[in-house]
Amino acid sequence: MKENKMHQRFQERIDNGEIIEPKDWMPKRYRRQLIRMMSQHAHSEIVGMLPEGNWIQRAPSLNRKKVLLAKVQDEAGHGLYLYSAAETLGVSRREMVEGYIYGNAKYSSIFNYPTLTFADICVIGWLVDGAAIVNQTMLAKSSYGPYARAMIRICREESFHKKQGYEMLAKMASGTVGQQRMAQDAVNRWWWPTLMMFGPPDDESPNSKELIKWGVKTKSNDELRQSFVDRSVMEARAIGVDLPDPELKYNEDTGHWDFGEIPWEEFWEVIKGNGPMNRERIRARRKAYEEGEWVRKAAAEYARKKKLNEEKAS
Ligand code: BYC
Repeated sequence: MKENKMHQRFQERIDNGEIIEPKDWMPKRYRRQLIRMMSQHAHSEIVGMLPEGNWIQRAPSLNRKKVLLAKVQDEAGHGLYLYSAAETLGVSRREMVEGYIYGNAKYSSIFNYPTLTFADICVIGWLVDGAAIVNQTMLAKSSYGPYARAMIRICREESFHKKQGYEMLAKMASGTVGQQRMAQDAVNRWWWPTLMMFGPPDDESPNSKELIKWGVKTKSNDELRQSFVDRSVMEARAIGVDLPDPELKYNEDTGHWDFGEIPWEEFWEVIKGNGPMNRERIRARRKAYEEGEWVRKAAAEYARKKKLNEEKAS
């Protein structure tokens, strides 16, 4: 079949809601876009372990430590599902990992902010995981089978993460005056960066049009952001914290909450590598990757010998 016929057939499959599987024909650019997005997503899960991992030893009780430890382990698992799903597109894990450790591949802007108090851990659960759920519930309907399936499992775990963060913040927000201040301060610092997680406004998002045409994304950055704002307003009220935006106002005509201007200059600086923690995050990941080289070599050697022995025995 001629190349343009194949493109047409592919688009028909997408428009009919068919799921694309690894061995199916796909345009080169569809494959490249998925590799970019899925690998960025995987890196985000792994880098996302750093701000929270920082608090495991300082969590205020044994129970809080256990829960946080389990959450951080889940993020490692999410990174692994996503790397495996991206490998089905013919890219190696080494190539992906080295793409952000030594190259320019991106990971979520949100993980370039510091976690200053334990309230930040509560707010990451509530807002950051909450935003991730909104985005990932949409991606669970993505046209690429392995990505969509990974999202279904990840969303279930993220839902637990969000609930534990919200529950901890609710407790803190109804605690002593000092605890209430700590909770509010964390909300104030994380609110705007969380809204940036959804990506630039639609008219400045070069990838959205193509990703929507191919059914990788089914909603735009602004649509998802709005849906997150709408649900967060109610959740904030229920636990007595304020969202730091004087322009938040319910719009009777649209049925949504209008919100103020997001500081986009800050977002672009962060994704260029100039956020408060970018350098430290990359330094930490590079160190772990280089110090872990012997483990990867040992595992590969073990697998080689095991395969050899199995071949001899058969
Ligand atoms: N941060 O054309 P656009 C988690 C880049 S982890 C950094 O709109 P697209 C968790 C974008 O890549 C969850 N970069 O892009 C883990 C593009 O640059 P390139 C992480 C961003 O792809 C641990 C340029 O800006 N979730 O939940 O249509 C603990 C133009 O953007 C960001 C995902 O990764 C950003 N925020 O849409 C706790 C979701 N936004 O690549 C929690 C998967 C934009 O052309 N990804 N850029 O150089 C997506 O859904 C989409 O890729 C995005 C961006 C919505 C992020």
